[in-house]
Amino acid sequence: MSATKTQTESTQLSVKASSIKHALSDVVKEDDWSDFAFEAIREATVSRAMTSRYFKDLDKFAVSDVVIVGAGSSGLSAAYVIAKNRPDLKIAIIEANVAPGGGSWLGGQLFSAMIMRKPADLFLKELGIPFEDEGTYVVVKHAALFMSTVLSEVLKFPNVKLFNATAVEDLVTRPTEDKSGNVTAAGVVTNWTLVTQAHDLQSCMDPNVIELSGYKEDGSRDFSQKHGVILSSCGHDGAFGAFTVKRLASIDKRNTYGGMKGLDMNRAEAAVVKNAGSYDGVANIYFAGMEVAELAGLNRMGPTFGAMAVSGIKAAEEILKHFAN
Ligand code: AHZ
Repeated sequence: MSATKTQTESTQLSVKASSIKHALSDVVKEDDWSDFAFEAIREATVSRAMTSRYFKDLDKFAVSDVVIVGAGSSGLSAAYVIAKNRPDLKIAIIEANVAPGGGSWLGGQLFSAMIMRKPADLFLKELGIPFEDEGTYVVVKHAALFMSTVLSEVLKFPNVKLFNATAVEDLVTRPTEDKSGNVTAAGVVTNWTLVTQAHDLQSCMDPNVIELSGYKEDGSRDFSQKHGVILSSCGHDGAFGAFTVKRLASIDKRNTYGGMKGLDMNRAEAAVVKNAGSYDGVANIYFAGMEVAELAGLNRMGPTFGAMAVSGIKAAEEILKHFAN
């Protein structure tokens, strides 16, 4: 070996080509790819394999126990806790973007690392996500590692269905039993996101709905069942953000839309967690993540993510209590 070779080069050279192993090692004999072929398939088979499953899911989740609006860090953290504890509940996650994950693919601006203040590290430990311990806070090398891990764990649960590229553009509501003039949330109104964004051009294209569980075939309340719930985790105001909070402005007579305040990490994170969970004004709606700051008029915390995971966990705990016997 030349004296000028670097450490990396010498390590590279020490790996023998014959020892290369990969998933197809046993299929591609002696590294000869010249006859490589895939199993034959009809184009129509591919279409049917996708569409039949999607329509089966639309049918299955047309009535859902839990509808999570927004697949960011708070919504997915909640989904993980609910799905893990209650494999019998049908959990539909509606995400307006094609790519789920919201604002958690970067730690802040264009920086990869994600900061979480303790004790949020306990959630990372549960998910098996490695981090550097800096004493009072921990650092995940890539925010994308956090997001992709939570996402993949959630999507593995058989009782979870993610409907992405789908926006919640309204709520299904029904008058409350007490004749007070208040309403209760009974479902979500959905549309393909591109249609929701282009209603000025496509105003005649009607939406679809997902109804919450707890009703009979004639639409009356079935008191033998728990009422389904919506967890709104739409993030702070933006193209789609804070959807449910904005809707409450017209359906909750108390109109408690506080509006997010300036950045204050120390105040914001604990306050978001404390205010996450059920909402007094309209039954069956829960909140997590930055939408809580919009609802309750709290500070934003910026690039520290503990409150996103923990507010999701807290909201999930309340939802699980609601469904407990
Ligand atoms: O696309 C949105 C995002 O993925 C989705 N969403 C919003 N409105 C929706 C609607 N229908 C369906 N009407 C909708 N989906 O909700 C997701 C929200 O993710 P997020 O990461 O923005 O919210 P989060 O509260 O989970 O995490 C926020 C993280 C923070 S903190 C912060 C600050 O303090 O400045 N900024 C961010 C991004």
